[in-house]
Amino acid sequence: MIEGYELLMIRLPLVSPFRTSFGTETDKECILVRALTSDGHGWGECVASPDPGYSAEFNESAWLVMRDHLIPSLLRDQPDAAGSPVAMEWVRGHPMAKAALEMALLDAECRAAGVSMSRRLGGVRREVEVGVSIGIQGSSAEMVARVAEHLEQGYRRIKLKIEPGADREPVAAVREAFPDILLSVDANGAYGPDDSPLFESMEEFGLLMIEQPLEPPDLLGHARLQARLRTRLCLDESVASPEDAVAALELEACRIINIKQGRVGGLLAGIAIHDLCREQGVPVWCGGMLETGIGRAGNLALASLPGFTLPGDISASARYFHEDLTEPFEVSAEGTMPVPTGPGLGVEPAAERLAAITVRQETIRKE
Ligand code: NPQ
Ligand code: MG
Repeated sequence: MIEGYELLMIRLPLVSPFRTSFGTETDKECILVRALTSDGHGWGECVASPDPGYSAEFNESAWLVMRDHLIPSLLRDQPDAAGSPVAMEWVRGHPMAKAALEMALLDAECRAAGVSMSRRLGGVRREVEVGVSIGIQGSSAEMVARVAEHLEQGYRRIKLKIEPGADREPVAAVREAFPDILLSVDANGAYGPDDSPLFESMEEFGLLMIEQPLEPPDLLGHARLQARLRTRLCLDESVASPEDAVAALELEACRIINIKQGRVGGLLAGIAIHDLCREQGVPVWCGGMLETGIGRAGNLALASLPGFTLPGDISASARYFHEDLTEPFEVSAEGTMPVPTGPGLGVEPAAERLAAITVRQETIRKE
């Protein structure tokens, strides 16, 4: 039985500011959820951030929709983890809030059964290949230096954040310095329909993919751009559900999909997109949202499924935090990370550490 949920707003300082086309983050501030069940507890991490720059959700909206709508529905309907998406379906949107609550139920069930999340989801790998996402820098020289540092640490794929005014030049500099690496770019939707010449001019860099060049709702624009390019487009923000993935593939709006469990409404929806892409021979990879060790463990479990054939945005704890919430995750010299094998997510936040970074807490209990 689901007895309640605990909501915790936490704040962790980032080792360095992370700049994207939608803003600069200096801290990781997000909601952790703990499902309290008669068989024990389970953790979930909500990937929303303080402001609605990446997508429409943000921490305060997620907190309210969980507290006032989603959690009361789960307490009333008492679904198991697999049935939780249906119990939350009446709430339109809010995929990140739904995903966090589902993750906590999955974790609780897996812990109680002594099964790892990877096994529960259908994972087949004991370790996964990882890449890193590098924020917009002040100059091309700094971008090249950041790339060099991360290649030395073993990362197998480098992704550069771009925006109008910081695109061709830093990418050219990195490609010149490292002619053979797997290199991609991510615009977080910062470009428009007039920018296809820019992307055509970047064909010479042999990019692994161009991620989310246009605004999230513009599937048609992505299809038109993809038709003009040899370089594969990858959609991130545009795919907020398995249905969106069906539409994107049918329209040929992309040839690769970035799967983030939070953006698509949960790990189970992530599996549905994985399965769909696998049937159609479309590669997928696991995206990242600067998660703490809790969310990172969920990402590793998802990335252990067979269709995740490209390195994910799953980086070492030290890439983002001086001290993570859990035991730190590390990347091997070969650019891989082990998939947790313990029950559930296989990680547990240290109690004192959690208390030190919690800025607000609320518990919602069954009456
Ligand atoms: C992406 N992630 O693929 C995202 C964007 C992103 C690793 O590039 C706080 C919360 C900061 C969410 C920065 C990566 C964030 C964030 C970037 C998401 O588009
Ligand atoms: Mg992205």
